[in-house]
Amino acid sequence: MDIRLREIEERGFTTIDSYLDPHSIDLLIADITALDLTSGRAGIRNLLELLPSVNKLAHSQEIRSLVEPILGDTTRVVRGIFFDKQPNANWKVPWHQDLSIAVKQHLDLPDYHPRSIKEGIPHVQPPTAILERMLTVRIHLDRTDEWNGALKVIPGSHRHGKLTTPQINEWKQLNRAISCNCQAGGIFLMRPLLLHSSSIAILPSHRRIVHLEYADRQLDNGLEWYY
Ligand SMILES: O=C(O)CCC(=O)C(=O)O
Repeated sequence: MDIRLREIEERGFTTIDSYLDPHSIDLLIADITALDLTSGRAGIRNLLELLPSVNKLAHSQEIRSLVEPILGDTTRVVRGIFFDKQPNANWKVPWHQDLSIAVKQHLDLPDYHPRSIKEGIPHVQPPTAILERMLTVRIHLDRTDEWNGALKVIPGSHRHGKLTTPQINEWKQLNRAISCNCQAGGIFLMRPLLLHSSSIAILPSHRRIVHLEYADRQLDNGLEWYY
């Protein structure tokens, strides 16, 4: 089995250094900066709609060639978020799994629960089987490490479905977290069920990430992905 596939299966993540060249990174940064939405904000949720350049990249063969070996060629991008950790938005997130997906509309389906609205976009928690077949592609526009609040993950935690709070606490106590240090232009692939967190930056500067989520299937009973 390909080493990348094995890492995703066993550890829940893999890192690919230097994937995007400096020119492509500069163009993405210029586009995102031109939106002028991020000052003081942790990020932007509907990135695929707001930015044609990110939309194009998300659909590109360059990115699909990373996702298709894992999810198959029916895979499609279903959400794009931009995260920035910066001096005036130096945030942290506790240990969690990504359990919510963005959908076009809320439907009263017992398997897609609870429901919420994030920045005006309907979200639901789908069944575990959907989350297990998703993949997140995190494109680093800046170098990330412990100093600027890189993502931390607990390897293997994605293999146990949705975890309860006591289970998350046990994973934290019994396992070593890894800091996902990455070069600018590097890509981090992760399963959404992988336990992750991030601390505030010790030396805050920009820590910009384009976060793209891919899924390999339709939702049930007429429920539709937001994007
Ligand atoms: O980028 C980060 O540091 C955290 C992102 C996060 O919490 C998430 O993707 O759910």
